[in-house]
Amino acid sequence: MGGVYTVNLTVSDGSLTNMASVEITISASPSPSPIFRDDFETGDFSKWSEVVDAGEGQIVTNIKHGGSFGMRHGGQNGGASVTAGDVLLNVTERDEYYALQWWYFDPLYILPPPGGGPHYLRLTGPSGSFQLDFVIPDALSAIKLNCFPGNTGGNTVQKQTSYNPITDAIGGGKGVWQKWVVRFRLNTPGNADGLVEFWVNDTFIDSMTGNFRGTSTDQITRYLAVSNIGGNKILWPVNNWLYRDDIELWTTKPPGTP
Ligand SMILES: [Ca+2]
Repeated sequence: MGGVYTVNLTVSDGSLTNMASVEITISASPSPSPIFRDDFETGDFSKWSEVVDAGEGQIVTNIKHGGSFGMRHGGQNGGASVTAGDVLLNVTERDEYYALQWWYFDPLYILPPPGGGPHYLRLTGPSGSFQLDFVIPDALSAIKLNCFPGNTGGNTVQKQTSYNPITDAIGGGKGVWQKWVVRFRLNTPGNADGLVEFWVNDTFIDSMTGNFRGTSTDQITRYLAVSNIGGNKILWPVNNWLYRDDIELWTTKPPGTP
């Protein structure tokens, strides 16, 4: 704890004793804090730069991790041209971010059709440069890390993790809140030392390395909370809800993450 303290010093050589007092000032370390946080307690999306798709993306009161409000995504039904409610945050250009959020699959949630896996988040550069996605594959229902560099960058990098958000013992399941943290660090240009790390409920799940850049000057400029559930497949049920709350963006590892 910070403050001003007096320290008494005694030096003894067996015959003489010298005493002195010194005053020292100790500065408290500032508590780490996210650069962005939305618990949706404003009751709207006003903290975000843009609501990309209004659609079925709504503020809700029936399911929330904390407070009175949370966010809901709907499914994308191609037949009805329903959008799922994506929100976008423009962020300070950096090579690295940690994204934290609480995430909830509706008890009636069903696995998506081929090509229709929901996305957890996207961290991207300028349009067409690169994109990091978390995808829940169709039949496997385990999280896959995907990074799609742009046309001039490296190859698509993918890693199939073992974490199944519906059944995993670490904290998966429908109708329960799951805390997900992802670290995304761009590689140094020309090298495959980019890094993705993924934690669930403060347990490390997996990591992925690679060349994630589209161009050597790319930086992370946008953070999107997206879903893509259903992938605009015909007759996909719109009311296949996903919920989020307590979204945070950090430049350092969030406290509690090992
Ligand atoms: Ca809330």
